[in-house]
Amino acid sequence: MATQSKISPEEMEQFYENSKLAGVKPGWLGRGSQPPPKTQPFLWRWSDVRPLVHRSGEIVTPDRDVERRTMRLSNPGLDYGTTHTITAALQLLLPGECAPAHRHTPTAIRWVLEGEGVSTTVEGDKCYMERGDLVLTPSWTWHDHNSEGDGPMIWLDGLDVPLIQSLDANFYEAFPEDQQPVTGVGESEKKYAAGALRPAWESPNAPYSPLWHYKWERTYDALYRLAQVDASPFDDVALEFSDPATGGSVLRTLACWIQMLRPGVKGKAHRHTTSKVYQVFEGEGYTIIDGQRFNWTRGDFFVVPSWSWHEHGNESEQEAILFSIQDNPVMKTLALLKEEAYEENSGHQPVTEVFSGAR
Ligand code: GTQ
Ligand code: FE2
Repeated sequence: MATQSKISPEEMEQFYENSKLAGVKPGWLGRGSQPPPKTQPFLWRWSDVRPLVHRSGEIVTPDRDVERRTMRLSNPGLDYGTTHTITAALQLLLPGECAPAHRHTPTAIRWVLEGEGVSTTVEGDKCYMERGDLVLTPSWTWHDHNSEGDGPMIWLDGLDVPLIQSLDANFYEAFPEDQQPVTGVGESEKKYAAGALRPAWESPNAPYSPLWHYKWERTYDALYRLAQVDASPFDDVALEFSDPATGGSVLRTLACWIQMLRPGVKGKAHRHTTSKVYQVFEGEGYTIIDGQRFNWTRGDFFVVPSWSWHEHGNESEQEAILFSIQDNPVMKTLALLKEEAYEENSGHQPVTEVFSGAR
């Protein structure tokens, strides 16, 4: 450190002491020691997590104390969250149960994994959920989950809680009753799911998609059609769920993707300032993250941290389908979205390690 020789060591000491007392810190101390990103690449096996989620049904009920019966995917590098901006959790609802109505500033998405009979009511619109459906509950919209089925249902929740928390903007309100009044059934889907064709007299201007229920049937059809004509060298057949009113991401803070890795596909590596949480909806394959190979199979979850090199592949003979939640709308809005392709070795990283699990 270059210091002024006019100052004696004692005066220096005094200066730092006085600074401390005044509540100021010299900016030249601790330079160059920028903390590294805390989000770690990680994988959760469905075979480990699923029994615990089912067991949670014998431990708590989603009354007003518990509110939601969830098991969060906890990143080992973080105190809270699955990435530094996203928290993902598995939610279980049993036959006849109601997860009571509330609203909050954090935005949420639901990605349905297994079971039947649950509907989520979003601002009065009752959306019946089936495997592969995506349901949005945007910031400050009333939502409650209700089971009319004969068996349990499990879905993946994705929320922007860590981001909202860091902005000191996390607000919550409970609805006075467990269920909000139902004003329609599947209305958002009927009105807006055609996407390219929308009600002529309306120009939706809500700060989120007017469509909040994306049915699996339509999603898979779109994947199947895209696969016939084009694909990305990094992500193979990848679609972003979009807001039909703007063509942009479904929510202000979160984007959702569905992608198909066709048999034999070996995607190239790249990195970007977006962090992602993946769910393996179908099939098996691998993702190499910063040289570490993660082998995944149906139902598993994994995290790709911001600015980590990653590439996906499918060495099997069946198609693999990945769902993901990403924070790129935030990065885009703040002009922080950066992307880089891995140029060496034809775009493929050397594998230095194989991920062996949480244990
Ligand atoms: O279903 O409303 O995983 O409010 C965390 C907070 C789910 C929900 C979560 C929530 C919900
Ligand atoms: Fe909620």
